[in-house]
Amino acid sequence: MSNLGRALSFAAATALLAGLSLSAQAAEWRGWNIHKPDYPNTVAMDKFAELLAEKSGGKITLKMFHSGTLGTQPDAIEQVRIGGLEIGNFNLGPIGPVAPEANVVSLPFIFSNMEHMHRALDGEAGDQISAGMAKKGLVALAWYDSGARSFYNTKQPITQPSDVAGMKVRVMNNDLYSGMIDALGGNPSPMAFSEVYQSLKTGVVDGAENNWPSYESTGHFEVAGYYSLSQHLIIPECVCINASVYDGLSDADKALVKEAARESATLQRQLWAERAKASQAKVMEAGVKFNDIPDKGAFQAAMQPVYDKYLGDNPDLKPLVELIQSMK
Ligand code: BDP
Repeated sequence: MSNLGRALSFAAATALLAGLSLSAQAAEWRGWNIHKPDYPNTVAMDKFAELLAEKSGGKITLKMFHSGTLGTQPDAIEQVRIGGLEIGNFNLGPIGPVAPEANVVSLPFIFSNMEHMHRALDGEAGDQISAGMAKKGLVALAWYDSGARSFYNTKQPITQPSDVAGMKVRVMNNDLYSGMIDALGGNPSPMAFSEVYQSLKTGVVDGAENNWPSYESTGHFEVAGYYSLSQHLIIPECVCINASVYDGLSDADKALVKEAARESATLQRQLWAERAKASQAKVMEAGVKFNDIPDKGAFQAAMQPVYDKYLGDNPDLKPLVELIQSMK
């Protein structure tokens, strides 16, 4: 090799090394979120990005993509699992089909209220759920609130299971939810979140189910004006990171990433509580016909087949179900 050649290959090797060590040090992550700009989760995920940059001295940056612009939730979950994306704010509903432990939170009426859900997640049950998700490539850094989901529809108030009979009801992609609607005698229609408004409007489905903030932020209340307080699902959400990306971090970086996620969760829970009230007030003012269902016993009793199917498919998860039920 000539001197010039040697000098050039030395320069190239140095540049390559510099590039490598830079990429080993600086991480640029991409994050998925389904909600609109002013939604509590959106504000909190932006806060997470800000805290990551701040706490890592700019070494870790996160670019958030909101409003589901990077695709549907099931697709985004897959992307974070395989490393096409690093971060996502996911509802545990669509994670259930991937991680059976996480599916326990999608058993209707498993939680009696938000406090019960928080207690379970903050203890041994939460550890088992996180471990099940990590096995499938998703590390849960923190939990966000998502309230309780209730039925709404274009036809009539729902006060008893037979009111759902014959109704076409949109659900998130998860067989447990389809089973839940089947058990009430309705016709389940799994569908992406972004398609629900149009489907309600054109009569492709008669109803759907969600918490107050999503019922309001999507405008579903404009096209499905009966909201019945069934509160059949209380599903937490995660700030999730790709497991190999997380495992590749130093202990100090792991700690700061978790801390940033948890701080964002504190903010999200505050904003959530405020938004739940504000959204309810807004839709009521818009003329939504609301009814409470003070005695949910008939709905709960109808869910036995959903529990039987879940435990039949996952007999090893019976202790987890019982642990959560014992914490009521
Ligand atoms: C909202 C969740 C969101 C779900 C959506 C749905 O925050 O993650 O995609 O419900 O029903 O409450 O699809």
